[in-house]
Amino acid sequence: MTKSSWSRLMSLTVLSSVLALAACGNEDATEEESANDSDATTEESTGEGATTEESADEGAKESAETEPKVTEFEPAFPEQTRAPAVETETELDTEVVVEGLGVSWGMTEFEPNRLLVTQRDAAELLIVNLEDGSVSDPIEGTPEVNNEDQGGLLDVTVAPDFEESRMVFLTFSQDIEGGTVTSVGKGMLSEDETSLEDFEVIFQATPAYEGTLHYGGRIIFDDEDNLFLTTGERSDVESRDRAQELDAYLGKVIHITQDGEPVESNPFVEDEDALDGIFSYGHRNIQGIDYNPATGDLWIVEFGPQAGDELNIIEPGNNYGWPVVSYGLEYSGELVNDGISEHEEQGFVEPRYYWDPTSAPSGMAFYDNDAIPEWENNLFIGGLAPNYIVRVVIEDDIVVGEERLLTDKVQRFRDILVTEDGALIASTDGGLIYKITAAE
Ligand SMILES: [Ca+2]
Repeated sequence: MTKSSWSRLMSLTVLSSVLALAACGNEDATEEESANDSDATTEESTGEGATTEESADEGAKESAETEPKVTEFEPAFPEQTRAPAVETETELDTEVVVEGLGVSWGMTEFEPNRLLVTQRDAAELLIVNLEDGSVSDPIEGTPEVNNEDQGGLLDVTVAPDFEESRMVFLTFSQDIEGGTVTSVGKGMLSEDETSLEDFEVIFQATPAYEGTLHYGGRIIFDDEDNLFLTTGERSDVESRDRAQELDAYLGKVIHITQDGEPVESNPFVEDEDALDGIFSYGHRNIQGIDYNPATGDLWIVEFGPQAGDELNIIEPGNNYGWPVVSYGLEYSGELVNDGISEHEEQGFVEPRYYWDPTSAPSGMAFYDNDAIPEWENNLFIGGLAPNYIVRVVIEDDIVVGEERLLTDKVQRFRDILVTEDGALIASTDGGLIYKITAAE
């Protein structure tokens, strides 16, 4: 795609937002996500392409965000929000590889150009072939889930030694005594790829809670073959304080072995009052996690309330502040707690970046490839409402640029994956899987 056509696309953003609202008859849109949908309706946008050429003349660079802020909070440092707009110069091909699926919440490339893909609501695990667009029958042996609201079959990854072990790891929302939990389980993919054998639950992010929101649910392997799991604080005012409490796995990043045991080096194993699996805390609802290939650091994106979605670098023992501090507001427009945004002054870790208004961030992936050289080490995040893929340019842990991709598609982007070939893959709640590559 040429530069001028990108500009034209950008000028369609306003229309897209309006259409997005109109198209949002999505029955399972949760309170949270529909609340964010209404953020996307803001009357006018500048409708500008916000190209770098245009802004260069004006001194201060325009931000990728053209909608007004919804809060009165000021960033702790200038680059913490509303980064300057950048524009991909490479001409791109955007192709729908598969359509007609449900909400593909999680994806992993387990063999070249072959993906394991979860279907959240149907609780199915499928194999998608990116080369011919074929989709397998559901794989047998997946767990029972609670699929109300934000629950269902969530993320999927495979063991680092998958070629030998055939081990597949799934996250899902599970009914147990007292309510629901975010759970992790594993099973062995049969040689004929039709079933997960001996599936067993290895970890439950207790305590159970009577609710169907904010499960978190992303998993990723570290370089010692242990797992990081993200959770949420279950949304309600009465459960959210659990994000600050070390006797609960709600609102945490959790670090466990492939058997679900706490990793021995975890920060709170010496603390008798704390759960040993906790790695970091004070999170709201973490929907994306990946390693930054430029630094090796672990980054997450967490869904804020009305504004205040955060990018954080995860380090052991850190407290990221929710719900004591936030750059967002309650969906009602009320302040969160005492309405304090400053993290560091209150003894918490400042987000590396936040969105105001919301970007409704879901799955994310760093572009650890050189197929599109200008994208190398950039971060791509699915936006649920507004409906776009966010491209984030990071230098020395500072966000120096932001771009919104596929704004004209009017899709809720759920998960993002970068293939070994360097294709950017994005799933949508409308049942599509997109493949974005450099034009030939
Ligand atoms: Ca925070």
